[in-house]
Amino acid sequence: MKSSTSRQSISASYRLARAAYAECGVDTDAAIKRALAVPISLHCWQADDVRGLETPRDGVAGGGILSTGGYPGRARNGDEMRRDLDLVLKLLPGKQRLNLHAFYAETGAKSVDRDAITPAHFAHWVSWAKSHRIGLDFNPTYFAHEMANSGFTLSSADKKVREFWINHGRASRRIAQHFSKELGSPCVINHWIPDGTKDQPADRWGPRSRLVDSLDAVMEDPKVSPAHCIDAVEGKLFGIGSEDYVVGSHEFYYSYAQSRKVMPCLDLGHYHPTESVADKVSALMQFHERILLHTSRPIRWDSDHVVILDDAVKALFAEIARGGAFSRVFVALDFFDASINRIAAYVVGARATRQAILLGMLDPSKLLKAADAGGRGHERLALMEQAKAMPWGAVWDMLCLRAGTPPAAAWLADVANYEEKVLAKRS
Ligand code: RNT
Ligand code: ZN
Repeated sequence: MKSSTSRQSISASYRLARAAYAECGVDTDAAIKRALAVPISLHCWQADDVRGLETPRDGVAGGGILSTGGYPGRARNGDEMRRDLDLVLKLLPGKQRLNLHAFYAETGAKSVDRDAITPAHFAHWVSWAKSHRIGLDFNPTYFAHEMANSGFTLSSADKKVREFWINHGRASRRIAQHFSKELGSPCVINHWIPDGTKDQPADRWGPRSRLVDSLDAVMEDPKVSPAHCIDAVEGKLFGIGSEDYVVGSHEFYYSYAQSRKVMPCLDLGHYHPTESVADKVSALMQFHERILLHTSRPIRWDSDHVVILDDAVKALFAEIARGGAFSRVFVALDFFDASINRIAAYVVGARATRQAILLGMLDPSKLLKAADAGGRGHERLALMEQAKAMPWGAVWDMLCLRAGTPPAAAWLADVANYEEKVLAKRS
């Protein structure tokens, strides 16, 4: 181990950092504890470039999401995915969950269509989650299927298509409830559909009105309880192939979520690049009890790059901390990059997300708010700038040590070793 990452040197740096933060009224020990306790739901789909485990289909539309790059080592089946995720979990401090998509069903030799999947098809995932003592979240997969090729699923004008996807949504909610019961932890299920058109449609009304009815049909299931299955709906501004018109736009889903008492899901990549997602939190949470967040990184468009500790992510969690809203927020990752080592992609993105959470917990909110309330805007601005220079890296390293995970970038050695022993052997 390098001397900078030895326990002794981290402890020494941490002592200084703790004292510096105490001067701003921030308790770093409490911040570490709280930051470790926030669950982050790891998306399973970085491991295999969002391909899913179904028998490969030819000529199906991908729903406008696309993982680019040809770095070796893509997981090719459920066992390889779980093995990769074993390592990822080892390298991440704090509480995690796993977020599955429906097309990661394992149906053996039999092919089972999306409207017919059952909890049994996720038995391997459930026992894996049990072995790690983590919860599972879920997503119906309303894309990458012949029935989505028209560009419409739940909002399709074709009743047969709608019914197929309604049945898929219903089957997915039963699976979510099963996860919750098996694992003793409510399952967040996020509904995202690719529906929309490349160019101006003559009818923007019909698909939206059908989407309301279809979502209602998916959600109205007396067998599924909201105590087990926590629904979210995710809007976006545009997608590839839905540049002009997205049926499930933000306005649509915020209103749907509010009227049906489900959660809106805010994905950091789903807005105009100059919009602040952080700013939306305090507006939406006046009316929504809970929200789901997808951390992602858009480069020029909704490109789903690996999350880094950028301003958007920091501002988002600072807002949640300042609003005391961590107990009302679910955090999930949503990115996919096939051009770099996929284990490292997970570790970088998940660690950056937790670093932003930690920074939120370390925010000198009391001082900032006092300066604001006292009309001393200059002081608030100066303190906000000063907060950027605080020794938070030492607090992060201590967080890693307390969680029993490698500090700083020391985890890269494990990734290199795994690449050589396991990933390099995959074709
Ligand atoms: C797509 C949405 C959605 C997906 C995943 C795979 O734009 O962000 O969350 O990325 O469901
Ligand atoms: Zn998303």
